[in-house]
Amino acid sequence: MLRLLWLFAVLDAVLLLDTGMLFPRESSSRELKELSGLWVFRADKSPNRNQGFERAWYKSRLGETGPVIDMPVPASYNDITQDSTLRDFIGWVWYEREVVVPARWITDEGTRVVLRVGSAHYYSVVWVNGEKVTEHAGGHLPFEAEIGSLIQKDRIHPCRITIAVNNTLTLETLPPGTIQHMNDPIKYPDGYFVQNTYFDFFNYAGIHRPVLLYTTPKVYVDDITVVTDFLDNTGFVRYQVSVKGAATATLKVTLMDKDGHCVASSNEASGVLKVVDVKLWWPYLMHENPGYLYSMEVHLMAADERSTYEDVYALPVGIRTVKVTNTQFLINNKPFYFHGVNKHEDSDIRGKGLDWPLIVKDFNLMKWLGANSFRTSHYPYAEEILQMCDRHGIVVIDECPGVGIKDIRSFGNASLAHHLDVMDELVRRDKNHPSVVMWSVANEPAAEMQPAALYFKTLITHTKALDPTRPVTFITDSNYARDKGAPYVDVVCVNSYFSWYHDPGHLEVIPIQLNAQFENWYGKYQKPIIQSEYGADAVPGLHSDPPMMFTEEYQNAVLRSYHDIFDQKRKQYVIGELIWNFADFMTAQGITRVVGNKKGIFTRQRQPKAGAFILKERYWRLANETGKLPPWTKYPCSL
Ligand code: GCB
Repeated sequence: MLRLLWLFAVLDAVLLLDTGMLFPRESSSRELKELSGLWVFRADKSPNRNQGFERAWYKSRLGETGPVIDMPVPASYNDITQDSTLRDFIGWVWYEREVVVPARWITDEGTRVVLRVGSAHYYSVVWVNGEKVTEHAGGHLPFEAEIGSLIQKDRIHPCRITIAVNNTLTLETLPPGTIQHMNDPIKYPDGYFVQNTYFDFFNYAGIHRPVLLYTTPKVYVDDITVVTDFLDNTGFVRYQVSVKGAATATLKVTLMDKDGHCVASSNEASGVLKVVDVKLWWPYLMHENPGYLYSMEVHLMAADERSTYEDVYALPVGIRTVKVTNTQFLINNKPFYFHGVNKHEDSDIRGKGLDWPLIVKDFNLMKWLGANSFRTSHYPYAEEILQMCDRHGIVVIDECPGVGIKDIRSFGNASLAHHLDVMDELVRRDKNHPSVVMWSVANEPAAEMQPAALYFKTLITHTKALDPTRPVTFITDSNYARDKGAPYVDVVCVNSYFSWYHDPGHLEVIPIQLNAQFENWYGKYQKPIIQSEYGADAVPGLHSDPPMMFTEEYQNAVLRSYHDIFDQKRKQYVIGELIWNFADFMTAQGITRVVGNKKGIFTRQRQPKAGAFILKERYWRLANETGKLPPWTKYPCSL
């Protein structure tokens, strides 16, 4: 009974968000039209970058306003051409695509047509047939607009979608950045400016995730929230369905197992579904059947004086619990040790654009490595990736784009308000993923600054109120003065680069410094600790023995030395280790980066460096000790 009361209480909190952002799925009542492929593109290279707005480029075909080029969507635009001014462009770029919309979508008055952008960096304005339909601040998260009435106005021509995207970062955006104008005529050309950022990845821009049109009936399932629990063999799925378009509707909610058998059902908009002989959602390498998903099928029926409406939406549901004690991270009440990676959405040519071959390759590599988890450093990843995590049992620390908050002016009210909005959008989007076990609100902010204490207290408290079912963390570096968020988090996540940024070349300092790091943080906060980053750059093929910085041997030595201390502390309160980084990735140009950050254990093209084999051996050994290997993984035969 207490358990059910708890489920009710937390669900109400999750529902603080009032409009849904369900992932668009086809069903018997919903159709989808993907607009991936070639779009028309033009960068606004006018001195003030504002010509597109001044001359209303959205009013006619983009090709009529000036020279245009082909641009793939989804993809970053930066690496698509040979033009360095486009690679390094700052300002507005314009995308356009004409779409033939099925006649029925236009004539059927009971149909809603929605335009959805999976993500665009960073500020977007959208027009349909020359009329503005929405704008959105921030990359990495989806936004939508209902466009049915606009496409009804012009039934003859194809529907013209124009999206203007601006990658300029300010002190109040996430991540923050500044524009610096260089006014010295002896050094810089007239009107010269640069974008300064305080994060270590290339500031890719453009439309990064699929754009699509989808339909729903006029009365539709707007959102679903599930919170799960279990007791002995019984699973509980507390759910809430929110309906839009009508005051009343009849609902039928059915939970199906993997074989398509109904295991529980209800006719209420909210309630608890009881699942006997529940199959829990388990992480990869913790159970022989990881990533078990039920399907919650919501069937809505409604009627008004004109018509009847029927909507069907199927949500994958994994039943599992997450809890944190002061020394452990528990999934389904069993200790879970994160042996995983930090990633980036990053690859040759497409930059941060969603790319299925890359996604599947990365999952294969993570499984090969024996990784059971990753952190979405340093921003929310595509929903398609989280769906893969749900299905494969890869555990996720879901991070918002609060990276590079280094300037005191970025702790003001406007920044905080935006940061809270982004957390709202992130939780709304990802709340139902069983793979997501923790929220990360920021990476290495300059939290020693005085306003940071209140900023992070507000941010973390807000996030916990949004979702009391998941722990919250923020990622700190090894500077203890930056602990302002630590009193409020559930898990302390620390990044450190001993023998790299500190005492470069001195591998011998790692044991003493890493040991002190753990003892200090645990001593002060008595919270479990994840080593959320550690590593060293290795230029593939560069060798030296004894090891020297930037060689594969040095990267190996750093990993081994860290691992020795992890092995001592994981018996106590260290609950995870995430290598920085899974793969090499592109950064801004600078004197510490040789065509990008080389801390990957895989190259950017996903080939292993020597460090990958060290990690593979370790992760499989950890999995053997702490988990349960699926029968098909015959470790250690592949080593
Ligand atoms: C860090 C940052 C990460 C960098 C990494 C590095 O602490 O969180 O974004 O890429 O260090 O390699 O410098």
